Amino acid sequence: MMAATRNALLVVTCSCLVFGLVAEAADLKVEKVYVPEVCELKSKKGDQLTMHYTGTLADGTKFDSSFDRDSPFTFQLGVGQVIKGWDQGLLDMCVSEKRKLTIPPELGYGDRGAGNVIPGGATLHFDVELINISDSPPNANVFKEIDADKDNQLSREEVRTMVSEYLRKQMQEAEQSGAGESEEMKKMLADQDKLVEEIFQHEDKDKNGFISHEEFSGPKHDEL
Ligand SMILES: [Ca+2]
Ligand SMILES: [Ca+2]
Repeated sequence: MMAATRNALLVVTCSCLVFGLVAEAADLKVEKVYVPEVCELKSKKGDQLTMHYTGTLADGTKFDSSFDRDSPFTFQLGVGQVIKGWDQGLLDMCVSEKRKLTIPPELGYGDRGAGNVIPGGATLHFDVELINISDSPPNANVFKEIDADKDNQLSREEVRTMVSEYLRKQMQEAEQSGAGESEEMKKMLADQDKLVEEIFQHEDKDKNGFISHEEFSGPKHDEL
């Protein structure tokens, strides 16, 4: 269940945040629960962070936790791989530092929520601990990765391929971790066309059926 939840979160991240829905300014609350005495390296945009976390809703319901999977979560900071509340709330953080984040829906999953675990308009609470910081992975140019035929624009086919590969990989991971219950993933796989259409609605500004390099709001530069 938890792995499926995590996958749901990541897929929502993929469809909405990699493609950068613009969030209105809202109050993100960051409390430092523990800061180590020695801190030589602080997290910055583009770093690869490994975190342990537990996410809860306002009423205390836990919706996801890396502890339940016994494995921390690794992602790249500041590039839209995760919700904005994380991208903004995990900057300047020391290894082994612990924080409490209170994330308004605008910086979380917005009015739509995520899967059937996060209702629309939910404020999210995360207890996080930074386990490790490493350099960014070499390829952060998502545009180039999706643009298979290199014509500098993304067709529906190319975006559909990206979405389906991504979902399949997530499903495989869920199965390997023994989570089994992947109804949400199956639903998303079945709804791939809808995901693609949503991406185009947001990204294809001039509605010509292609997402140009200029229109693309995700990571598209080789440098960070
Ligand atoms: Ca193309
Ligand atoms: Ca276009």
